[in-house]
Amino acid sequence: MTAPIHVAVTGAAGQIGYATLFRLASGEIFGSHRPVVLHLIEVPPVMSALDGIHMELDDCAFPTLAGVQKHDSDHLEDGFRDCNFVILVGSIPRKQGMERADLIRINGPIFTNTGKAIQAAAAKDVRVVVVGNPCNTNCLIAMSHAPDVPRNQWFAMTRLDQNRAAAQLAHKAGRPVAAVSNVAIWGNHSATQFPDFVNAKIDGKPVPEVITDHAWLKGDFISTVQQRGAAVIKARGASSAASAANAALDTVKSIVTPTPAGSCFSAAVWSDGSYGIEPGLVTGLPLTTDGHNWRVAAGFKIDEFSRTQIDKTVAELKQERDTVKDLLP
Ligand code: NAX
Repeated sequence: MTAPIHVAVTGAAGQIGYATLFRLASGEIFGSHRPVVLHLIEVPPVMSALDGIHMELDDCAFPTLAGVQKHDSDHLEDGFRDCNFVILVGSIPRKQGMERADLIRINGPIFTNTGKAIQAAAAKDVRVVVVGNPCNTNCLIAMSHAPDVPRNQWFAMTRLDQNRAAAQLAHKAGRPVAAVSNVAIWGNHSATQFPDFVNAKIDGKPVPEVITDHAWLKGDFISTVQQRGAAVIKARGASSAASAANAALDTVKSIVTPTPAGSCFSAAVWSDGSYGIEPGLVTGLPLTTDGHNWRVAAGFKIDEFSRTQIDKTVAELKQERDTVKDLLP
């Protein structure tokens, strides 16, 4: 019998957390032969909602669901005990009219204790995916408080941006989204991010050869992806939820699955100086993996336009790091 994989989700009763749980339990993410134990974590006033979610998980009768634990955020070490994956969603979402930067001071402090508890209790091989915004900087805070957990085990989510970019490119080219590959998101998960059309491919060809409307690529394409979160809030009256949950699960799948040849997946990770990005930030980069060890994808072309875009978003990350310097040890 394969040992179960333990997966913690903070903010498990929130709109994104709720939407991840059933797919994690179903066998879709780790395979139909890998039992999953879910650790649901919430703030104390919301614990009763977890009881209802637990009932629903039972009522799905997933053969792969080997257990459900419920923990409150005052006892984070119990929540993260022996976890192999931790998905950090729990935080306050951006409301209409609120800039992502406003969230830094509200959500940042949550991630200091989170980092400490992960270091104290999670499995040695734990992989952490930070979704709660500002996710790059929250990831930086958490990992800084868990110095014994190797840096290459920490990720912040830029996958929703990757998926949004792929969908826009497919739509413009009149091709199915499956024809789009190698989409990198550079920098911050924010309105300064750079969705890289230069290295992206459609049917294996460089996007600028397939989409000849370069003014669109440099203009509306980038701004649509950058502003997509705000557009969803405006239309739906609530922030992206199902698509965000889907992107979190895509991130987990991409971390444990070999990357197809000639492609990459996007996540924000500790920068090591690759592509001239200052070391010590958590920045969106193109990654590849053999399913165990990831690396920064090599050979991405950085032209003058891309350089300017990347520098701008990295400058914002540096500013965010300054804003939370009192939360960094
Ligand atoms: P919800 O308000 O629906 O859910 C958040 C949940 O977190 C709530 O149930 C709340 O009780 C819980 N929570 C708050 N503080 C907690 C703590 N200290 N420990 C454990 N749980 C805690 O928000 P939702 O729409 O699910 O969004 C969650 C986060 O995802 C927000 O920060 C949001 O900004 C972020 N997003 C990140 C995205 C990304 O691409 N990285 C995209 C979507 C989303 O905006």
